[in-house]
Amino acid sequence: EKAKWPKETVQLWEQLSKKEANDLHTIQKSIVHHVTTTLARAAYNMDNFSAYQAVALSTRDRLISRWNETQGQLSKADPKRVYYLSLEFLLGRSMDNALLNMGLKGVYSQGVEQLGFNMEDVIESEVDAALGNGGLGRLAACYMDSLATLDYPAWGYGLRYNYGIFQQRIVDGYQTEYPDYWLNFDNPWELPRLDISIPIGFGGHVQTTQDEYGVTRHNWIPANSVQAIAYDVPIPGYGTENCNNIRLWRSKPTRVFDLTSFNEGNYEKSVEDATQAEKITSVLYPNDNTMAGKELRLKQQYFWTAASLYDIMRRFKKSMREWSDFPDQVAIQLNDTHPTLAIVELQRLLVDEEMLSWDDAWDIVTRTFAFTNHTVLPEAMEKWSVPMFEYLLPRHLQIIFDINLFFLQKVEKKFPNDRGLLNRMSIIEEAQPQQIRMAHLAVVGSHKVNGVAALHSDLIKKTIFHDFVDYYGEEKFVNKTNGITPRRWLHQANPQLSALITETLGNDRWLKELSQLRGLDKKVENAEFRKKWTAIKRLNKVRLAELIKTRCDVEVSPDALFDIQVKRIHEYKRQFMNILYVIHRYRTIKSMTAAQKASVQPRVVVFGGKAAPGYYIAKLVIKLINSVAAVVNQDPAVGDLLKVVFVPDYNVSVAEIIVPASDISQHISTAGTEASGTSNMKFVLNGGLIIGTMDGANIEILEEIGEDNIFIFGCLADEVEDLRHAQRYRNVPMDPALQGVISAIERGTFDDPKIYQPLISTLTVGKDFYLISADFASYIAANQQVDAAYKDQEEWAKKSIRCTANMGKFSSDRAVKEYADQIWNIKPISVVDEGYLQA
Ligand code: OX2
Repeated sequence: EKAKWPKETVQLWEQLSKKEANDLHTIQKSIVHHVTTTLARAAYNMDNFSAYQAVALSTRDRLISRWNETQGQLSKADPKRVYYLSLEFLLGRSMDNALLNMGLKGVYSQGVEQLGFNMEDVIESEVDAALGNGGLGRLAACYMDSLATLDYPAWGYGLRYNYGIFQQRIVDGYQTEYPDYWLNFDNPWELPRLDISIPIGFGGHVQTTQDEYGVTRHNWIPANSVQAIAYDVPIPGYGTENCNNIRLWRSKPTRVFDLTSFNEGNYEKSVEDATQAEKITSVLYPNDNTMAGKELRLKQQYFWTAASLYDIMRRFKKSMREWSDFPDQVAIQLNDTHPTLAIVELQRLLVDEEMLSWDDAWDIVTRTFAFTNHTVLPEAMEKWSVPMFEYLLPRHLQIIFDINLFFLQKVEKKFPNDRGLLNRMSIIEEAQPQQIRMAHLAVVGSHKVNGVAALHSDLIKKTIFHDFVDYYGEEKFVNKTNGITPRRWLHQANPQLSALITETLGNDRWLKELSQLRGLDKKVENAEFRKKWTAIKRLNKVRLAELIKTRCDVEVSPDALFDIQVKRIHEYKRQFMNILYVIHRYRTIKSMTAAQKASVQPRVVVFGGKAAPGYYIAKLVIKLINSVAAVVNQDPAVGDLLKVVFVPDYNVSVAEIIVPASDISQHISTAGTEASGTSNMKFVLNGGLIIGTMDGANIEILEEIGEDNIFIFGCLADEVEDLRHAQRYRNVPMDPALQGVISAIERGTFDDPKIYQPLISTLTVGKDFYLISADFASYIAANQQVDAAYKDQEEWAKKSIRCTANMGKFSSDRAVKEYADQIWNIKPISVVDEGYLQA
């Protein structure tokens, strides 16, 4: 169209669409402009929230310019892109992060303060985008930050849930759930693309015909359809003009009214159908590491993968390339098995609609996809019942059976006469009813499979994917140790420490090259530096103490040792073991003389995290923590020596306050159960020490920071099976200290003991699956080492500095670069302001 315009028109457009300047005056004007026009408010009726809205809108204008520039330039260059398919993006707040990444925080803060508002209050008015459960969703958010920062052409695809992860309140010690209606006041961080609307079918039947060459053709005729509407979330990189995109889909009815029902006077029914369509993206399933198995969840998965693939293919088709070039233009990363249906959908589209042969299509599919596994827990393995699946996706079921048939034929050829092997490897589990094993489908349809930490990647090769390693060979199975973005988790969450680091290293290059932190090692022996370091930690503890006062109404001393465990509540993460130890500690203090008490290290034990609403045992753990807190915090015999708090509604923005304030944090899963863990990285990066088991990424953190700077205890992954066996068949008695703790609970020290019976029975000899008793003695010992080490504050400060200095490996920049080089085969392209490209 532009070509048809006269020169003057083109020039006028170019002149008028020049980016706005970023000087103080222009920025203040844009804020006030949004106050008076977009918000239709006046200065005298402004509060912090409306100030936030105006600043957000002004920030968004700048984000959108970058987004436009990036997407426009990338469309022209048309490089190979990676698409990161994740059902969860746990972004948290956006404003502070966007301003920091675009380098505008300083000028905005100044502008806002001059306009009579406190920047921190304004920032805190933003609600979290909580479209995720925990580590898996937050990992996706960190990876999006790194992809943009490193100028990789990447898009995320996910769902725009109306309700994110529920809000948690504690009532009478119990978790209660409230809906997280986060869109109540509009979301300035998304761009609705109401013009991008894609029909997604469900149900119906498959028509089989012969074409003119006698080839059988399959045509899926869905019974009903819904529309997928695109919402784009700009993701600015740090220190670059590049701004990537996360496209989130929202479901809408295809037609607002079903005309037949409407004309028959059945108004309610027609509206009912519309509601059904909207329900698909209504709510995030609140399960972490467990499979819910609900039909609506399967609908979500298909709706999202079909819309995303349609979009990806449409973009590819614009380039007029051959289908065989598809894997050279497109890499798709499957974040866990949730998007595995994309494999089937691409095969269907290529075969049924684009008329490729099965083999040509399958070759394209397997060169396109790669799969990240995040867990070995059996309860988290996704399986879908064949009858339910057939009802919703009849053609996809046929394709899965065909994929399985051809796959098993090849296995049979390589390893003849092994029925057991075929049964184990089959995508279909022969149960009543049959089940589709999504992890097997994901492995078969991908060219690379990765775990998320060295131990975990090793474990999956030995356990769930053992047979597949024998069949495909080792090269298909790789490790990509997780990482976190230092922009949010240090620079944003701990601004004072960030400033000290920059001052000390002489520049801020460490923010893009985290291994530069090594330079801090030289400062360990400098007492003056240690003083500054410790002072910042203390300020962060004061900030957390204030949060604890407001949220829990408990006063804690920032001079005590802050001991923190925040993460989803799960048996394998063993918050239960932590609170049992707290009881042990409480009992020990109670039995002491005044003189003995004088040498006890005061501790504040902080818990936080949500339990899946249907996870009974996990919810009892929360109740026990709160009951223990109620008793301990009131006990004058204990005073400040021990405080226990459960911070309600733990989320990303709360984590940003908690993480910088920890002295020690707990990463104490039974060895072999936590695939990686990523909060361990956040704490250590902020100079917090950790107490942990030889599990997940703890092992690699130990390797980087050295054994003197971490408190390791408990059994090893390869001892777990023997320990369980011994417990079950050789009646190993319960640990005596643990026995004492349980007796105290059973005597009613912490509320009615009947409440805790189901919890305590998980510790019955022979049934203690997570090996709390086996690890208890070494856990107590490790805690004693922590106390002893903390006594020497100078030595502790040295450890703390060494921790931060040696965390370079755990930047998500490193992780993303490994994926790009070894799995996706994509290259960075940096967008330049003037509108040309630099490779
Ligand atoms: C989590 C894992 O439990 C955690 O160990 C890991 O750090 C994180 O994913 C990111 O890789 N759901 N959440 C996870 O796995 C599943 C399944």
